[in-house]
Amino acid sequence: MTIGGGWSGLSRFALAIAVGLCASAGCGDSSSTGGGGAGAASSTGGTDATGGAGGMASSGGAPSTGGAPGECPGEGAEITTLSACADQTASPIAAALGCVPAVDGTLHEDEWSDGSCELAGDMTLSVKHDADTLYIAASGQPSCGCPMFFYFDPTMGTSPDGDEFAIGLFDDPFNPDGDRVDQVNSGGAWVNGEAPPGIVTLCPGNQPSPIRYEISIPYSALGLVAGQEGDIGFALVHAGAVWPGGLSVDQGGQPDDLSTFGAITGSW
Ligand SMILES: [Ca+2]
Ligand SMILES: [Ca+2]
Repeated sequence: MTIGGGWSGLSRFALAIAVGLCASAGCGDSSSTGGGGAGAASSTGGTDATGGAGGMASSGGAPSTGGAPGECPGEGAEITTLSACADQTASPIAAALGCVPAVDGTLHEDEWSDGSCELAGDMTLSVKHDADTLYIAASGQPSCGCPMFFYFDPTMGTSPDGDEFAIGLFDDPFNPDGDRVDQVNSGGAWVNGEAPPGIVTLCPGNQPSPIRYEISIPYSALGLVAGQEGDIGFALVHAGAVWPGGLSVDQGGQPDDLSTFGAITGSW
């Protein structure tokens, strides 16, 4: 519990204040986008294939390029956990080209069964992409009342060059956006800051168990260009469990060596 201890009630309260200030100051459009999506999800039960008002699918996410899959059917029963993966704990994750999910916080089997399944630490992931967006679904057990941090290093350097960012999502969130807190790497230290715009994170809210998320990240936030080669540095930390297995973390549980990040690859 050395990691979880760092996210005590006081820390969480401080985080909530920081996030609240950020939202009220309008320092990022992700929270407002997430709110719109959450409203749509709660009013429609999450089965709206159009993605609702805040959904990525209705805002240009549907690929128009030849041969690319369209929107996922979004039919069938809701699932609360992703299907179990085979043992794939090693880097890289090869993101599959898949149908466009409605990123509304509600998982459906037919939205995520075509993603690349990865057991990352104590969280199961499904990772895929369309013509302009990377999609990640995550499910697991709430275990610490702390955030799980998704770390990204678009340029995959061995030392920080200013483009690294992290998305922190609590495993017992009150809000549909996961009580999200963003961090950036500043000279090797992870500090609260703004992730690139356009990232949406949604869960059912009200401390769902199992905890599960749908996340969309536009290529622009990751330095990706459709049709061009490019790997993304990636790491995940939750309650002391890390991905990839060799990720180096400091005493606070945060990555301290970018060269130990894993990677997400894809035919963007
Ligand atoms: Ca969904
Ligand atoms: Ca970098």
